[in-house]
Amino acid sequence: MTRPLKIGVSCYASAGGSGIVATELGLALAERGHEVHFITASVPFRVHLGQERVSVHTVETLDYPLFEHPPYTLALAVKMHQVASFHGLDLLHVHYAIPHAASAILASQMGSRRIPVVTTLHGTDITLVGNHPSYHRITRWSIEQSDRVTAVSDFLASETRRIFRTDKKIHTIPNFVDTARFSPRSADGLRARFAKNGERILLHASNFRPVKRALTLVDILAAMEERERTVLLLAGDGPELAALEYKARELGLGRQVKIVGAWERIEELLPVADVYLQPSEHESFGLAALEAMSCGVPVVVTSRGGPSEFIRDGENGFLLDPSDLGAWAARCDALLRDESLRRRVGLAGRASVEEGFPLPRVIDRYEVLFQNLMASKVD
Ligand code: GMT
Repeated sequence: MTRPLKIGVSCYASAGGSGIVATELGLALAERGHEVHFITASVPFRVHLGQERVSVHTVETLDYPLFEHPPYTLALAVKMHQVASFHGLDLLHVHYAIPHAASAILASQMGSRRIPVVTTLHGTDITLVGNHPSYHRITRWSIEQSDRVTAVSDFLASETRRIFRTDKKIHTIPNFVDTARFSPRSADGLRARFAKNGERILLHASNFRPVKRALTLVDILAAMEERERTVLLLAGDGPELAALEYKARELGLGRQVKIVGAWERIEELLPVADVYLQPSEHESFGLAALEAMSCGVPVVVTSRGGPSEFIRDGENGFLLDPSDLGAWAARCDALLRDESLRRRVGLAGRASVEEGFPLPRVIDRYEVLFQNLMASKVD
């Protein structure tokens, strides 16, 4: 590290891939001696107040009767500006373009000193929300105005250039995992709780939004020959979970589908799985799958989007088109019947995470990006 920086970080503070990346990155940077100021709607869920060099500034909005929706984007910009000037921030790092990047650009222009902005794109901020006519133009503007832009995969970087017709330089910095925390471990006690009759366990963890296609997990289970000897564990919470539970009951699979809620320490749950499934419509990266691989669990993941940047099909995991449900069922049957295949793929998955995506290596890349920005301040 050349010199410690003062960094303002904005993200969605509740559970979600972009919030996890932002928080873990901020905490790791603070460990390395930087001063990190989270500027968020609430305390990010993995931040424990009192950590050295970490502070949280929550954004207050005024709920005035004229407002149909309190303008959070403006209140965030003002808070960013205040924190930047009161604490002498060197830069603002915002995760998930909407609305954080636009607020940061406004904050950056509000003061007498222009503060540099780094925007990290995570996925649906580009592929779904940013693409919407109501947000397209401002997302493009925010990206172009940012001093540095990163994306979590080459796929997302190229989608961003295509969707926003921009040739802005976008640095790919992938997701990462703390491989000591997410590690293969015996989970026999927990396993017995979920699979009382020795069933095999399929696991899926997400926010159950439509892009995750979680309802198809029930179709996959229904199409499996091994379904009677299989339990499907669902971790997390979100809008499609109730429909999924209903569908499972309708198909006579209510006994096998177990909803375990939002586990704060998901690294303790992941090792119970024989196979981890992520049949999303697309994933810009697929952090949950990377975490499962780090725990030595074989993964079957959507082939659409960024997962092919860390999964080599048949070697350290499996990639399938999310619409080919028969192929998902057959792949699950094959894996659940073959312990040596699960072991081989699980070990290869763990090795590839250790090699390519350990937390310190990826934090280094953000640190280099920040230091280069400080040295040049121009793109
Ligand atoms: O996957 C989600 O729905 C959450 C979303 C988020 O922004 O919180 O995740 C996105 O960012 C993650 C972290 O960079 C990526 O690993 C996920 O692939 C990405 N989700 C999608 O692209 C659907």
